[in-house]
Amino acid sequence: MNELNDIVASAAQSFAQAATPAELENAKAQFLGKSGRMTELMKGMAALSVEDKKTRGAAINQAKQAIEAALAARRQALANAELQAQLQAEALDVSLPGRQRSQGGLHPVSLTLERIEAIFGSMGFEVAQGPEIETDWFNFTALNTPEDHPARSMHDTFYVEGGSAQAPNLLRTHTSPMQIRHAVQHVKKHLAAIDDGAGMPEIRVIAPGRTYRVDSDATHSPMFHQCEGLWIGENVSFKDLKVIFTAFCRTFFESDDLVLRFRPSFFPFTEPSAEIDIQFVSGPLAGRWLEVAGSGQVHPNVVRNMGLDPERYIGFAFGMGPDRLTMLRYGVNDLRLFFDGDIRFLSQFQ
Ligand code: 2U9
Repeated sequence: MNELNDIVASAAQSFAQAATPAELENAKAQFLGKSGRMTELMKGMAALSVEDKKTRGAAINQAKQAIEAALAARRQALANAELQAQLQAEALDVSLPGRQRSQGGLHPVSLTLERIEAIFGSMGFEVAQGPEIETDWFNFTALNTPEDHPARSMHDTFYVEGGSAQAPNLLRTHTSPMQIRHAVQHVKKHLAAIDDGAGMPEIRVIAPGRTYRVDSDATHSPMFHQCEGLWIGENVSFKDLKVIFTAFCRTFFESDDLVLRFRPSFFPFTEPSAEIDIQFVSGPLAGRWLEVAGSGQVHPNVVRNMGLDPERYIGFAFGMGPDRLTMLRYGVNDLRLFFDGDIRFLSQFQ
């Protein structure tokens, strides 16, 4: 009997030492397999008497049952351990924060455009928007640009398909064509009042947007932004331009003591014309004259192309580069940074 107890204890120990199901099956074979220890004991019973067979058989059966119970318990334990390991390996930590979508923001030039629109909006200017592909008429001819003007050359202007040799299509080189379009619509709308002498409400409009020129270096991009303004009425003078533009610059740069200088210049669409320079009295840019815009009294030919009598209607126009205004406002020294799309640069303006 001691022998059977030893075998049961030895089986239990072997099973306990088996670390994997495969090792456990090997250990099982040593005790319950074809030439396992229990099977050998059964074979040895053949020589016993009937009486001994009974008692020995019962004892061997009991031992076998004990081994099978130990085996089943160990199988279950290993299966549980395997399940635990698998659960742990595949665990989903629901407490981890999800992948967040970072919040976008406006491009610095868009911030400037919004700012310009808000300031001129507060002074009664509408905002006009229109096509970036323009006709030669609206981009050049209506703006009093001579047929042989260098700006019309293929070196300066992107011509696009469509149109004809006499009336080619192009990417607008400034936003002035939009103002002509706006003015023509305005005149049509108020034609009856203009014709019967009552007169039309003033045209007061800005045209911000993308413009294109064949130009590319540290201070020029083939695509750049412009914002031009136009004020036409029966009694609008250069004095009004000075007042409006001074108020704009002081508000835009948040500097009440900023001063302006109007320097004589030439543009085909204005006469007389002036470059507008500004000077800060304090801050990092103080003391230097900085060119920020072009301007002038709208040329009589351009007023005529709006459908108005230049003897009666008069006004001023100005044009500025929002890209350059953004550089001045934020102290950026390379225009290309605005158009490279580098999020490390762009996110600084949020
Ligand atoms: C109409 C008539 C006249 C708009 C004007 C300028 C002067 C000018 C430049 C400034 C910086 C272009 O982007 S820039 O290089 N613009 O100097 N623009 S007067 O004149 C107009 C506009 C519309 C109907």
